Amino acid sequence: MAINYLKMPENKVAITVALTGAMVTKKMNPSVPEQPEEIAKDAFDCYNEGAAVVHIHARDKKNVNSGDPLIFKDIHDRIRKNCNVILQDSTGGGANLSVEQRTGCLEAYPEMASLNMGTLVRTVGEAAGTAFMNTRDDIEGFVKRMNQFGVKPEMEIYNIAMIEEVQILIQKGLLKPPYNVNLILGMVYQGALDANYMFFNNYLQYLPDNCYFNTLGVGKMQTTLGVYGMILGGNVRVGLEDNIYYKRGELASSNAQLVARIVRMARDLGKEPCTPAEARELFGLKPVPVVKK
Ligand code: KMH
Ligand code: ZN
Repeated sequence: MAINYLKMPENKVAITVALTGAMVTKKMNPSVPEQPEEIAKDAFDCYNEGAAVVHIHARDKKNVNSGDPLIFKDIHDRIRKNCNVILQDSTGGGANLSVEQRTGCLEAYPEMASLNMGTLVRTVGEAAGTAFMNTRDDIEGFVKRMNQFGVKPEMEIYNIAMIEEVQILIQKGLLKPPYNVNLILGMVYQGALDANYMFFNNYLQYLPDNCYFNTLGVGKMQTTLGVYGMILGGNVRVGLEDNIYYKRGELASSNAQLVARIVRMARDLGKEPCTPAEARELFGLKPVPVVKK
């Protein structure tokens, strides 16, 4: 297998936690943070457990997915009162949001934002049968807007073909190295690849040079795939957005519980979680001033 991607330093791993998402609710797991104060509390707890990056979705007062920059700004400000964790907003938004609304978060100046690298069809939930639209033009529009705001994209990859879209953006000069991708498996309910290690190996084979990867197993494979990714030199994403369980039949009690477990496993592999400052340096983000309490 040809390896071109960037490996993390052997003794380091950057942990991202996806706190809320667009699809999970308190009915599914009462610990899902929905309102800004809940999201900020979880972000701080996860930072204390070793998360370097928080992936943020916003909801309005009725807990409906929102692209309102003011809500994102409120969440950012609340998080920044306590810690300097890297702020990564979602431009995936949710099924109720237009492509334009999904870029609203950029006006709140996150440091990073998700960039979904292709169109998928939802197969479950209220939005089943609808498309999660990310045409090539949409992707280019998103990335240009991110560049205007100085926001680094994390490219969300749901199948091998989407790596080709990464190459296209590189060829067009729209991305600045090092690149960050999130390799997703296990999201068959959104028309994406199943959580199979062979697919994961395929992803790695096609990654471009100068590219860090995050490992994201959606659902029950979150931990095992995360460990596999770490062994191969990658970073890991965990959190209630992608997995509401701690183990079979037992709901996770918090996002922090999921972060704590992957950090324990990282340490067993001889890896320390990156601080936000270390991850900023590796990913080429601007330093953020020290938070004074
Ligand atoms: N739900 C994840 C598999 C986004 O928010 O833009 C991907 C995600 C995308 O988090
Ligand atoms: Zn998300």
